Amino acid sequence: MPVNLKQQAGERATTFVEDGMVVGLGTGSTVFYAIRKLGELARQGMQIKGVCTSVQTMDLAHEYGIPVVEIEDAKCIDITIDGADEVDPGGQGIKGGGGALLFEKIVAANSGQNIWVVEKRKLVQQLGAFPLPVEIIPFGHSKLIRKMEEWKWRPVLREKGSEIFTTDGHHYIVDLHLHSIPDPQQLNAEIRKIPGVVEHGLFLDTVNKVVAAGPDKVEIISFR
Ligand code: A5P
Repeated sequence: MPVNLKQQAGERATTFVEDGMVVGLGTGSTVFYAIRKLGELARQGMQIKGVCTSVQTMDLAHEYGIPVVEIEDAKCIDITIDGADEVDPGGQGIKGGGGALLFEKIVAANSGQNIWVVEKRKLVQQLGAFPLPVEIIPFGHSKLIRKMEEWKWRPVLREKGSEIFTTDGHHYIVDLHLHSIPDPQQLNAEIRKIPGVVEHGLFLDTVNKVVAAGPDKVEIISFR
């Protein structure tokens, strides 16, 4: 049977979760395995509570029996496990391929520790081959997209079927096909200045540990 790298990364990350912790639950196909495993641990008696980053994750938490607490009611979030789309050697990352970047960033910013679970192929020398998601408000979106086209950011409004994709926060997502991001900090500053932008998928100085699963081993890479 082929090795399931997402499963290996996701399940390994749960070894950092301790009894009594409030756990931020990310979104996506890799963190799915962490959520499923945490459900198993909860059923075995581990006292944990989950703070969810999306409706999809909330449904999974309920399905696997993880008690959920609203972010507003959580005194703290001890640790968050989430996926990522790209991670560079300094631990800077792109997230949001699944469209949950806004809630993911808020949960990450309020977490004592952030752990990302990825397949090793997502470790890159430079960010940007993966399209950078930018969450925007619907009002004036076509004007904003036209500006991004003028700046040669190659924006593509995300769709789902024949409809515009809408996030859990009722916003749109524009994916920027930049191909490379030589200076993520500068791009972060530039995107932040644009009226109508809610958030973007550059997660800078965020992650503490990356659990990267390759065909030969699972590696834990520590940052900050
Ligand atoms: C969700 O919006 C994203 O940030 C995901 O965490 C990211 O896209 C990784 O997802 P997968 O684990 O499904 O590749």
